[in-house]
Amino acid sequence: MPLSDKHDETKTYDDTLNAGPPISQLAREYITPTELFFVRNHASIPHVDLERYRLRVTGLVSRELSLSLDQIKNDFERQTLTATLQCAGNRRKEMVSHKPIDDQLAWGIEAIGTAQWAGVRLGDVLKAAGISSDQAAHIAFLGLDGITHDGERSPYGSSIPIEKALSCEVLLAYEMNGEDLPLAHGCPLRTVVPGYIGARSVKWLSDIAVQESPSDNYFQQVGYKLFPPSIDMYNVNYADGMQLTKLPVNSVIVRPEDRSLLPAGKIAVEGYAMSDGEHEITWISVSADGGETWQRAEFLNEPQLWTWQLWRTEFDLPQGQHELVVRAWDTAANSQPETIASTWNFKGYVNNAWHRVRITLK
Ligand SMILES: Nc1nc2c(c(=O)[nH]1)N[C@H]1C(S)=C(S)[C@@H](COP(=O)(O)O)O[C@H]1N2
Ligand SMILES: [Mo]
Repeated sequence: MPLSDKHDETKTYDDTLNAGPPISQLAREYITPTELFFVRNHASIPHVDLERYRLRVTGLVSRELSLSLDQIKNDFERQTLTATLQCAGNRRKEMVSHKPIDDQLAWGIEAIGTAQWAGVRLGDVLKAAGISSDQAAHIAFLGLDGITHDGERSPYGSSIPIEKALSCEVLLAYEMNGEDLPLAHGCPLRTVVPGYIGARSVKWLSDIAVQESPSDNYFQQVGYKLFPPSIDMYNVNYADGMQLTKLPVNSVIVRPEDRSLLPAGKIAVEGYAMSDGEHEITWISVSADGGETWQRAEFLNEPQLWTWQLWRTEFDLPQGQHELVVRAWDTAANSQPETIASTWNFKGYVNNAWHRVRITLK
């Protein structure tokens, strides 16, 4: 039976796209091919009429702007930047196996990717609008997709502090890996906020507002807030939560995969690490005995502020079960907590506990 015969107009279909690459294809290259770049959407992809598309800049500005795509491309200097995006929910699955988490995607280690972005500096657009008040402290973004909460539909939104917004690395990107931004990644324009949780890199960007306070959007005020492990959905007061910004130091074993069965002998271990966009990864330690003894991994790319650090090392291991563990440090000596228990939170955000992989060698 063709799919269309099953279509029932009385039902609403959830066509929200969320996907990541198979682990076997993850982090094989420094630049992630676009088709292997994870997609995280909270609603269906909006239809954007490129002819009529305008980016509005409003709020505490001297001149409100309404820019067509051509104006954005022609009136501002083109910038390119290689940057990693990582979802705050990356590695949630490990948290879920520690203690259940309701209503959230159980991402493994695949909600991360690195692309070459091209666009204009958010700072240049803000300069063209002119910041009109010293009270200006946050830059808020809205997307063209509509999300329904409690029966009300509102656009996806978020905000970042003005200091970050004015920094050279924050882009309004119209290209990804040398091509027009694909539909799923925010065509025609998105913010790219390197070092911050992916949720702040707003896709299908329609509005920028300069304001005194953070965005009042659901995804700034309820979603993407961090709470200690003692808080759950029954005792939470969302106003108390910490709005997530920078990513904590993280490192992950990508190969071999968890629960692999492999021949004993030389085992290559490889993966990625990532910091907060202000510090490079400086040291990665890997253990093959559950964290008793450690060896330093070698870096596969030059350390960069805004991208992941790919790494590899090798062990010579006998038959039996082995637990591989990785942990990383950055140039500010930030590192990772040892256990999931200390980092678990009821939304399952920013899991950066030591990453463990169990393998059996025969
Ligand atoms: N407009 C809009 N922007 C959005 C989202 C969304 O649902 N709508 N998801 C956010 C989240 S949670 C993440 S992790 C990144 C994912 O970007 P990607 O799909 O290009 O990988 O987009 C962010 N920007
Ligand atoms: Mo995300």
